[in-house]
Amino acid sequence: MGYYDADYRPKDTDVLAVFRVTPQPGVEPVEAAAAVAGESSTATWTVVWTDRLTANTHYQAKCYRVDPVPGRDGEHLAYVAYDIDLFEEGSIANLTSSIIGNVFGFKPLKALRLEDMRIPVAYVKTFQGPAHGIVTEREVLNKFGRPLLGATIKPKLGLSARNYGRVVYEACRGGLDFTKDDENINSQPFMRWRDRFLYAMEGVNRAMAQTGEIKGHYLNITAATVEDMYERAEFAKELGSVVVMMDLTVGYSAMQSMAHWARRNSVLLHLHRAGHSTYTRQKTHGVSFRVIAKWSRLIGVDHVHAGTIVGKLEGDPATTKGFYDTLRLGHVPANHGNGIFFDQDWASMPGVLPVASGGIHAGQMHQLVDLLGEDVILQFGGGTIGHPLGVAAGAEANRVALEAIIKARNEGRNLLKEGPDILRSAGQRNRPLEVALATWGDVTFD
Ligand code: CAP
Ligand code: MG
Repeated sequence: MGYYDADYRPKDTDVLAVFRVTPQPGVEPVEAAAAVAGESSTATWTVVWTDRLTANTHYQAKCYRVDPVPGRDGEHLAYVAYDIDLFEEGSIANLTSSIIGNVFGFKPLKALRLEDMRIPVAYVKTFQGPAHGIVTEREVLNKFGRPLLGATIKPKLGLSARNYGRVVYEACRGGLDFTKDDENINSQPFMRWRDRFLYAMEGVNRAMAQTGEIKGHYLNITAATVEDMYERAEFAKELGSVVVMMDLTVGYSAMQSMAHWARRNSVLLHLHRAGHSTYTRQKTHGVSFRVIAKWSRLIGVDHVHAGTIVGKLEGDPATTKGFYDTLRLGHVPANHGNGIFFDQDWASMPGVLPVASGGIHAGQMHQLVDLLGEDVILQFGGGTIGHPLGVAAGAEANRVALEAIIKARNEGRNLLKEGPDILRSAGQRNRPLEVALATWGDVTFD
């Protein structure tokens, strides 16, 4: 069969994909895997005479390896190679229409999951990549050697613009680097986008004047049309915002357009992965977030939510480490323990800052720094705005906890073991941190 070739040796320029294939009962794994290669490249349901008018074997994807998954009855890993000629240069929309276009609804398959991809350097080079990247972002913000701190303004919906701006101001003056709109804050009747932008930037500017530090608020430019997104982004720039944000729900072409805008206009670009769990969470069907992370880096965002290892949302440490490596490293070696199937060479494409959020608080600072490193944004929404002494105190607690943990790390201390003591003793010298630890110290969501 043309779409299965165990002797095929992938070329350096091939796009590679590995799928977790669960065939329907009675369907041979190799047959199912070949069908995946066929449907995600040239095939339709029957042989068509026009195939002979093309260099058909060149355009056929080739499944070159099928392995049963140990201990997982009925599941197989199918490796598929695609010639680079199958894809439009620099287009995630085209890449996804091919690789995840029809194939997930295929009848011979009970379930299908895209686990990982290898993007060849020749194809990487056709994408812009992060509008700025980690190194440039640190230079713009003048902040080095520690994670950046942020908070999502809460409640998610309902605040008026002026009250919203107050929270921005309090959180930024209290010690955070950023505040952020929530994924579902766009331009609702209770707060239209221009009002939000004006009051949020007033808060940012006051906090910058007061602290002497550069601050930002991720102004969410997500809107019904790309024209509206451009209008909102332009207004954010006019107001002097260093950063804007968008949601994954806007779609790949809109995201790439905004990444190009962000590069042209020197504004950092944050991506919230709203909606991803609908297809990333199931272990046998959908698309792994590590693939979305790869696409995000190609698209060209500067930040993306990449999960955490503590908090209210699902995430195991090894897999999360795989996501972080994918976003940050220049060369990512295959590492099956972390879910990385292929070596990925990013060919000097800058890294994306991963964002950890979802029910995290100051009492976990030692675990967050130990496991996620310093090139990360730690975002405490409830864990800032829910502080009993107020928003600025919540921000201060997070900043003091972070500074104490970074100092300990720089002294070579064992953060996982000594972290709770380090935080407690910092709390003895700082009332907001003491109260944060007393309030949330025991919250683990386990
Ligand atoms: C966090 C958050 C974020 C999620 C996103 C929320 O709020 O604002 O959207 O964390 O998840 O709405 O839940 P808290 P992820 O900080 O108050 O928990 O980072 O996994 O994409
Ligand atoms: Mg949110």
